[in-house]
Amino acid sequence: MTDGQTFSISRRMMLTGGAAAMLAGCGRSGPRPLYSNDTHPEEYPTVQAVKEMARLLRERTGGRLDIKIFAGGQLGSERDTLEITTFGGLDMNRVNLAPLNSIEPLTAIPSLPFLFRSTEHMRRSLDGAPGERILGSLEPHGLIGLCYYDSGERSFYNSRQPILTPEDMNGMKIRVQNSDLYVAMIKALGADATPMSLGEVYQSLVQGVIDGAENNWPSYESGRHFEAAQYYSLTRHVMAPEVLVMSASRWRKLSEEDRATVKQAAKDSVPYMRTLWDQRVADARERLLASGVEANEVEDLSQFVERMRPVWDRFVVSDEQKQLVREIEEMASE
Ligand code: GTR
Repeated sequence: MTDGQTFSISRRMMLTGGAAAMLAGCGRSGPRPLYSNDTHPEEYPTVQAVKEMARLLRERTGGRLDIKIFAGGQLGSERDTLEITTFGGLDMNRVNLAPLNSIEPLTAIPSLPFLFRSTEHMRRSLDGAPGERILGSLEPHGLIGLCYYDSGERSFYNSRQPILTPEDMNGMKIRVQNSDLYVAMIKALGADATPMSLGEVYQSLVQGVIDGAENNWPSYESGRHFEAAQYYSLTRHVMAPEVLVMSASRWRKLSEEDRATVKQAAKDSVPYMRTLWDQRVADARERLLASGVEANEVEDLSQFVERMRPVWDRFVVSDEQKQLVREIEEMASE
């Protein structure tokens, strides 16, 4: 049993209790809005995208359907709030695919290192049949996949030195998301993987508990990780997207018509998110470089690709997963 699955009843009750207490404080007259969680702060593109979805819902239902967002990780980590969402304690959640890896094996596919060749390839695959299939695979786990949002390219950052080859990472302690796939990727590079939630990373970097982590420019900036880890090395090893999910139990309480409206509003918030995202990446990068971050390109990525290849063999095991990989690879040059 993986870490993600060993979730004790008492912990569930504690979390549900905590979240319920917070959520109870939001009482208002009229129908209750859908409660949605996000680990990022208010102004982050994922939060703004769900706000846009809420606006579309209000507009299209005369205010009957709405969303209240709990931003900034106030309800807990992605993994914990995801558990709450699966058993209906939260209506919606915007998370990365990583915490879903231990719940549904198909979600590991877009998280494979160096799978997507470009942003266009990633968007095409997720907007198309492969993406739809992964969203659909969440339902038996109590979740309805509504849409994907961009998360850009993840690269390594650390407090010691620029990374040019995997050898430069030897013995480094690197924080990863709570996913066995990410742990395996770091080990394959010869570094030590430390899984922890995003909210713990800044302190851990400052205190030297970890030497570095990996993320996109906007998260590197918004978590202030750059203050403690100034070397950002552009390995661009993963392009796993964000995903917006709804609890299946809440979904089942909606009428057919409302389900279609919710799904459509989520889909319609995607282009809005992508525009915000592209701008945010460019702005974050510019601000970080101006503030003294030392970024470097990695001229030869082949060693990283080679070292991480066994991770594919370990996490792509079922025929369904293999088929998904083939389909996504075929979409590389459309
Ligand atoms: C961010 C992502 C978050 C979370 C975070 C992390 O890029 O938007 O959902 O997954 O990375 O590293 O924990």
